[in-house]
Amino acid sequence: NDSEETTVQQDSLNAQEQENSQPLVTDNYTADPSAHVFNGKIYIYPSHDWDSGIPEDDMGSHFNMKDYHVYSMDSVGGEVQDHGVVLDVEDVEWAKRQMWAPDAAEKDGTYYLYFPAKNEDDIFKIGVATADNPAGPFTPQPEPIENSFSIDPAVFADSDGEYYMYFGGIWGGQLQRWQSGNYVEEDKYPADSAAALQPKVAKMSDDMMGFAEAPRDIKILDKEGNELTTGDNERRFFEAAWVHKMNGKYYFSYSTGDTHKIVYATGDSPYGPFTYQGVVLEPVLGWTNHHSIVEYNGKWYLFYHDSSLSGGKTYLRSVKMTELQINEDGSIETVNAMVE
Ligand code: FUB
Repeated sequence: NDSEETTVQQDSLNAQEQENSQPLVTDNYTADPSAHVFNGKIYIYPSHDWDSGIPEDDMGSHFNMKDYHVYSMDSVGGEVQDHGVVLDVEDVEWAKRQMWAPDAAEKDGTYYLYFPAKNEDDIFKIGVATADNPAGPFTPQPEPIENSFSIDPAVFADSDGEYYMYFGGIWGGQLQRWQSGNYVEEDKYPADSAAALQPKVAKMSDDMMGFAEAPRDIKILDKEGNELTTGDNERRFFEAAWVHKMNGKYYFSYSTGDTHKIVYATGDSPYGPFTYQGVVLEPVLGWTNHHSIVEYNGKWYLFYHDSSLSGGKTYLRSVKMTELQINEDGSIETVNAMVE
């Protein structure tokens, strides 16, 4: 009968929700999960949080990460394997501190790890390291990618064989310091009514070690075709860019930072413009929100983090995953993953 069916459905939903709220890794703090399917397995490239004792500030100095681990899973719900430290800041000639959100890509059997870090002048740049398998270890290049700046690289492999890097983040991510094209150590933003600072995109060179072009601005528009403004904190770009393609459409998703949401916008080209559509993930426990969206065996998954494992410490986060519901019209059903 109907009520029994509803109870059974409700039970399985609760079980699913409970599973979703479990950290994938419990013996390390992990954040900013960039997930990819390589050779039929799910690989996760997260930041590796730890307590370095640096006090919290608006520039994110307390996110003082110094290495990366890679994790993999044979199936959704399967055991999560830790492949150990795959890159250490000590081994990167140009990088001094704060190894923030990384991403990875594969081309012709080589795996590329892209990562932001501050150089000796405390300026964020983006580096690249290579490996012959997705679990590393990765060998870094001695210099950061030419013309790279700011944080949160996300490399998208398009279906035509081209690769694009999306990047940028305001506040601690320093995007606001590059408005003139050169680095200026001043944190000024456009007026609230002016167009918000734009994330960047650049096509990757054939060897994946650099940009094939100067980084371009990405326009994010409202449904009337107007650019989102600086004062539109509920929707404007802050950090954590990610791109996936679904049914021929490009989905550009990102964090709104000080309003703590993951939102998305869609477009017809990897360069945008992208039109704002809605919220993917409501705020989670902890200040930051950062995600990736990946298709695995015909289903779409959201990888994200929160601070539940550390009892709410913003700089000690844990990676989680949940299935995404995609509606008939291609819109994404909003996820609420807040745990008390
Ligand atoms: O993990 C350090 C920084 O916090 C990331 O680069 C941002 O996206 C935010 O999650």
